[in-house]
Amino acid sequence: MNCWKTLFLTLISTLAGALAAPALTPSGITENSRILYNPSTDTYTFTWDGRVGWTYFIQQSSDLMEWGYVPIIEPGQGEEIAWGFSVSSPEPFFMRLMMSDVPTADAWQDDFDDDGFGNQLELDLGTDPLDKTDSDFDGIPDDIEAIWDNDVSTAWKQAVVDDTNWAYYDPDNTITTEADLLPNGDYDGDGISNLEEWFDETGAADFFNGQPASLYAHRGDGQTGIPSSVLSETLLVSVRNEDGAEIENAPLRLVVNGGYAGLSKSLSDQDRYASLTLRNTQAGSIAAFKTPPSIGTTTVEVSLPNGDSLTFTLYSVDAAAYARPPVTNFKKKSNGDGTNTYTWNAGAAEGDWFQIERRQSNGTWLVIFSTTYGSAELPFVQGQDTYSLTIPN
Ligand SMILES: [Ca+2]
Ligand SMILES: [Ca+2]
Ligand SMILES: [Ca+2]
Ligand SMILES: [Ca+2]
Repeated sequence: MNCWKTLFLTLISTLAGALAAPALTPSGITENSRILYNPSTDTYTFTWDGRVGWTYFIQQSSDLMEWGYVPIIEPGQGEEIAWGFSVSSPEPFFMRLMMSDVPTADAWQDDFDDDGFGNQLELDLGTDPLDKTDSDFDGIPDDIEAIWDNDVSTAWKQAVVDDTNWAYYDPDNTITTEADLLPNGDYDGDGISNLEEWFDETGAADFFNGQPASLYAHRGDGQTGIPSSVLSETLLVSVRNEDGAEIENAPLRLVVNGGYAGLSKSLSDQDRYASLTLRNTQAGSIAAFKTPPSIGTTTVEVSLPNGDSLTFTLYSVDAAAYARPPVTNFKKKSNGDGTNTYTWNAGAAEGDWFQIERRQSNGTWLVIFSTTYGSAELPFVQGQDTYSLTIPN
């Protein structure tokens, strides 16, 4: 254990600001720092003049050679700052201030040396929050690298490399050896670095860090289409915590079971995948689905690395069975305000859908609108056989 830990395990109180001194003008680089001894209580006070806008750290040494940080960060307020403490061993000790003029709203969470590790975390790790010297220019500061190499066990790193959920976190399989795993990397994408996850024991291969999470399907289940067609609704899912709040950026995996069908990342994406790894956004995660070229039922399994899953069931049916009563009297009227009103006659059941397509000059058909009968744009009306839809040009 470092000497400063011995010293400060017996810290008796924080007296910051308690002396209510008038505004001070610090003199010199030491901010009038001094240690006062109170023989009647056998305690010490380390005190200095804190200037507004500066942030102070304390270092302690027993030999003036090796210095270590005390787990204290103090913003200057234009007043005297004082820390009281007692000493448990008779060894000599020395203290000094380290300071920063980096503007800050939260000195504990900020990262003054801009090395990717916050000030408080660096004090916890025992690294220097004001020094990011990187002697080998590999992007990892020396002090962080020393902990990663010397303190973090090979077994711990290997367990992350061997993670059985790698398909969610590392779909391209780029982390294959210990050397691929970096302290400032974030294997599971939860926003916490691998090194911090080691220190906090939150699980570097667990996006949810032990918290429950569940999948929900918003839309897209039970759709029907003719063979080799892109279904009109994307498969939309969201991930929620146990309070029902949406969790963003959670890793999801979609796998097609059976059938020569394909997933893609949007309705217009031409690439097809038998499986897809996505991160969900606040609106949920979407994937488009193209039916197989033959008639049948296909399922798409959506899962989280914690084991929760749900299934979309999608149908490919022959064109004749799929055909609905013919649409007649289809008309388009321009309203002159940037919208068109389409009208037509047909006999439709609730849940059927209409799709308006425009023939392009090259002869192909472009889908310009698609909606379900019973949706907000086209509310279901019992017995109706005329329809009207106004949409932007
Ligand atoms: Ca830092
Ligand atoms: Ca380095
Ligand atoms: Ca992480
Ligand atoms: Ca984690």
